[in-house]
Amino acid sequence: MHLNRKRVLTFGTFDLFHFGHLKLLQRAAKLGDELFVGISSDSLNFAKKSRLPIMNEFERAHIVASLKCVNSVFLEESLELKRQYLLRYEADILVMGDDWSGKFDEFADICEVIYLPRTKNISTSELLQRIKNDF
Ligand code: C2G
Repeated sequence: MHLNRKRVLTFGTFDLFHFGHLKLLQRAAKLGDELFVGISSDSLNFAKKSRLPIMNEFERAHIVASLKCVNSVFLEESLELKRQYLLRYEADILVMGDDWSGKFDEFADICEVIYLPRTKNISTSELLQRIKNDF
């Protein structure tokens, strides 16, 4: 706890930032007093998916940092460092979309872990599909 302010942390790629990302961040912010967001680095994405995000980490981090509901962003360099990030940024609550349901329960010893329902019918891949269909 920081001067009685509840800090929420969440992690994500936020590539081709869209409405589903915005709703997740706004709902996460409402669960506490300040929201910190770990933006997955380009190299982490490459390691995970064998391709780079469409927008680079600098662009993705700057967009998320400029949102009214976000207090601070940092780069998530490795999935294995989650516990260190939660401790370093003194998270009271970890929030993730429910596509990650159960995956982060191991951190319940250091913070509250909450999964929020994903916004339906929108994702980065769905957006790419919409663009492909229209052009
Ligand atoms: N999200 C959502 N609704 C959507 C799409 C995404 O609520 N329609 C949420 C996801 O559940 C996630 C956040 O928005 O909590 C960011 O989504 P992604 O950029 O797809 O993040 P991801 O690649 O899952 O990165 O350490 C974990 C990773 O960094 C998570």
